[in-house]
Amino acid sequence: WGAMGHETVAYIASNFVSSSTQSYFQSLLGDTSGDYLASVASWADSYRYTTAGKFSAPFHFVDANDNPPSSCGVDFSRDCDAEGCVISAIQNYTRILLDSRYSAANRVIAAKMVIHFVGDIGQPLHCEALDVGGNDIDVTYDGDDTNLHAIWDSDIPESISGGSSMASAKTWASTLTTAINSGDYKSQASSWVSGLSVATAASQQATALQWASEANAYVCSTVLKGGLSTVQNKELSGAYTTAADPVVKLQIAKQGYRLAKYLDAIVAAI
Ligand code: DCM
Ligand code: DCM
Ligand code: DCM
Ligand code: ZN
Ligand code: ZN
Repeated sequence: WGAMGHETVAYIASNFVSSSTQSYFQSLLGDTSGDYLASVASWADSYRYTTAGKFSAPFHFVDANDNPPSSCGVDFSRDCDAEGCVISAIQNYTRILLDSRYSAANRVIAAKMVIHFVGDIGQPLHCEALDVGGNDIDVTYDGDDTNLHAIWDSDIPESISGGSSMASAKTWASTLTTAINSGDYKSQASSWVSGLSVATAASQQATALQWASEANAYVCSTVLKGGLSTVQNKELSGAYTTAADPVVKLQIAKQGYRLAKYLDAIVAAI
């Protein structure tokens, strides 16, 4: 996701974390405002373009080597190689937050990474290898030349929220929070966090793999539903965006709610 999507995930999480989780992360991040998660949610995207942070670029995605739209699936041993992926990154930075031997500086970085990657893992094209996660699929959006990955990261989310600002993120998060508490998502929210566990390295990996597999399934059902030829060099701001809209809303809402419960599980285990 672009910055606005990450901020929305973070604001939703702030609306659902326990008071002890809020206190823990406000103290760790040195920010007692209501923006304490949203303000750091995009840090990992600037860090990865620095020389020092280049190693973390593969942590934003997992290149599922499946065959959409006929066959989708994430296989950890096939798709997550030695340089790491979003699944192993969530696991590794969770381990750091849970290990009291790490310095506060280390856990600040780990917190910012977890907050960001729990967002990215819900973007279907961050869980797909085809054409570099859609980056090499040229499309137009409102007449502008762009690519399929970028419209899922930013254009479609911004068409829903109404903008790219932090204020747009906060308003959209409030709408999705209401949907979780009393609207469209009320009956399913508990299923989003069933099986969520930080207890062991294996359960951390299984939790992240479940999230990645779910996002990846939307590559077959929605993102590339009609095959490559139906999106390549096409204008996607119309009917395509209408079809993508419920998936983008669901994936942002879900990852925000999951981030809250995941941070709660970490704080409960520290
Ligand atoms: N991005 C950035 N710095 C750059 C190039 C791109 O911060 N030099 C941003 C643009 C997108 C975001 O990265 O908003 C996409 O990253 P991800 O989907 O991993 O969050
Ligand atoms: N450290 C580490 N690996 C850990 C925990 C902590 O590398 N699993 C950091 C914190 C210490 C240093 O490395 O400053 C050495 O820790 P230790 O030898 O206790 O693992
Ligand atoms: N990306 C991806 N899968 C890849 C490579 C990149 O999902 N195999 C994502 C990360 C950014 C966007 O695509 O969100 C652009 O990446 P870059 O800035 O590395 O071109
Ligand atoms: Zn992206
Ligand atoms: Zn990212």
